[in-house]
Amino acid sequence: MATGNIFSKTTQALFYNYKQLPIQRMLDFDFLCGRETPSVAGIINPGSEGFQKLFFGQEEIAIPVHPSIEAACAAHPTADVFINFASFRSAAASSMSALKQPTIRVVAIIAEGVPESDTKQLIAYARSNNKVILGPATVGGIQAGAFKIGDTAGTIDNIIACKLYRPGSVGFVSKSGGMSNEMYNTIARVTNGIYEGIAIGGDVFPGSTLSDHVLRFNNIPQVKMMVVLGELGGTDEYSLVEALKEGKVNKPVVAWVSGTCARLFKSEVQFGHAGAKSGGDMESAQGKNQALKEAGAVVPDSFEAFEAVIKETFQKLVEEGKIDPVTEVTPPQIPEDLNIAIKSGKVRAPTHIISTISDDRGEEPCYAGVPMSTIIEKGYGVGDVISLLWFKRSLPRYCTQFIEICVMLCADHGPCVSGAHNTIVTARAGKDLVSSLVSGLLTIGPRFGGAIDDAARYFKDACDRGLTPYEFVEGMKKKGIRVPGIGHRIKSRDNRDKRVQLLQKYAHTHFPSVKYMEYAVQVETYTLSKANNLVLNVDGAIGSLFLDLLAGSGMFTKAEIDDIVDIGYLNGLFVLARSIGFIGHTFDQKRLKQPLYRHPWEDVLYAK
Ligand code: Q5B
Repeated sequence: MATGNIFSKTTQALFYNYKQLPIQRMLDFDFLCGRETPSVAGIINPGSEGFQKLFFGQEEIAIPVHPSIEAACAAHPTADVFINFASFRSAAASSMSALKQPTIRVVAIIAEGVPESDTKQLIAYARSNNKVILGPATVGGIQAGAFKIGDTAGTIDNIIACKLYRPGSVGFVSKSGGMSNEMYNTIARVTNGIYEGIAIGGDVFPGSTLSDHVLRFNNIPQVKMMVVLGELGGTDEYSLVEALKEGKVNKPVVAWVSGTCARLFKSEVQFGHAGAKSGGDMESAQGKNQALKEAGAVVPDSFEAFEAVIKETFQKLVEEGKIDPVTEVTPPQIPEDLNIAIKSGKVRAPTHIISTISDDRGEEPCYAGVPMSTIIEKGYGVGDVISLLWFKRSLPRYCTQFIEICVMLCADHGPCVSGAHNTIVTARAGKDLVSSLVSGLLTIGPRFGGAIDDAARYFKDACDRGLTPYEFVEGMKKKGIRVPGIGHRIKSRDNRDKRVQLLQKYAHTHFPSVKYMEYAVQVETYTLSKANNLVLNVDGAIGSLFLDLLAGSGMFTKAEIDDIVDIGYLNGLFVLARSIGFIGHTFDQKRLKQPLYRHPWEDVLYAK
């Protein structure tokens, strides 16, 4: 066990298990104390490597992340404190690995519930190798103005209120971490503050004891008096009693053992800590307080009187001229985290994204305000979900069924169409699903599948303006534009596209009006007089029928319909539907273990 200071203003630690908040609190404390180097040199996150961004004052710094304790120790040979935030299941093994590193001097074990047999082994190893263990079940410790472990002393506001950013003259040691925060306040009120504070942890077998730290404090010149807060259960306080009796401590010790209320209970009581249970008289708070008093410690009659005796003891030292005046400093302001400041209403920040279709923040995700459970319980289909997410409203069932029919009919059109061909070639080149899928999707455009929006735009414009099919088609020809939605590579007057017929049949049965579709059919009649393959194709059928759906459902204003057509929602139906087919083609090629595709020379005209 060390005999003097275990921390200084240049101490650096390795932090085991990435925990953003306690690390940030350490760095904020560093900044408050005016440290030049961050107290966390590296983070050990088993299995991962890289950097974690954290704040050091106003600036962001990148702290290296190491996959193992060995790697971290090798990379940071001067970091000699190991702060172990592992769970109780793995804390013992990782602590032992850390203790075995020659560069590690102090190990703080935060976890509660570490098996006692494991702790005993850690203690034995640490003692025989002159290393210090704080914990298990500890919040850690602090050297005021120099170094702080994890969450010790709580929030920055508390640290500032207790003036822990600069050293005082009191060495403090307690079992409880929670109570140590309380005591930092008490001590700050009635003395010139803490020099060092340690929580040894509430387990039955602490890695280092109250007396270990009192004896250490006794050797530190800046510490002029010690405050000790024990608790009922165990016999740890008796090693301090012995040290006092043997005259090993020559500075005043003010002590209190909490848990005097245990006597009020008829049976044995287990308090918060594993070690805090009322046992026989010797382990009682009363027994220990009595023994400490008899050994020479200043022990009050109650916890309420603790503050007064600390004050008295400190005042006596002042009167005896034993307390050096503390130079007061004004700590720098720690910039507040944006999220905290927003939460407290101190600042406002503009958002970067606006979204109106879905929300995942509540108990369950909502699509356009409709909760997921309603979607499932009411038996909504894919068409209803599309209606919510694309059109932001619940369309009548005949409309959402039409959407589903479009998706089903356009899901695939065989392996020879442009998009499927690309997907197949990509899959056969060994690419993954997403690459194969997007290679097919990128083929969708004005000639292949992506003519629905243009078909809707041109048919709507021509129909609304009352153009005859002749005026419309010839007008397009003059502009050199092919009529979108008309023409097909293999479909013709005598080989009609079944999909178009099915869509038309559905609309005739369910739609209140099919004005635009009828106009498209008149256009088809005219184009078929020019060439046999200039049929109304699937894009044209969907484009014109969707105009009828929008107008006939009574759920869209004229301006909304214009917006939908302008923005171009409708190619989305083909993109969505054909993704199903492209994914199928990818799986098919992979399943068939097809080799790399190479187009045959014979199929290429090599022209000059
Ligand atoms: N001509 C689709 O053309 C195709 C004309 C036209 C006036 C027209 C062509 C076209 C508009 C875009 C469109 C969607 C490129 C099609 C789809 C999904 C699919 C696909 C699949 C699936 C076919 C011969 C003569 C020329 C042209 C004239 C042709 N189209 N005139 N308006 N629309 N349509 N696309 O057969 O005087 O000889 O110079 O661009 O709606 O993609 O199954 O494969 O589910 O996957 O290559 O169904 O119609 O005809 O280019 O040799 O032209 O007809 O001006 O006249 P073709 P071309 P001229 S559905």
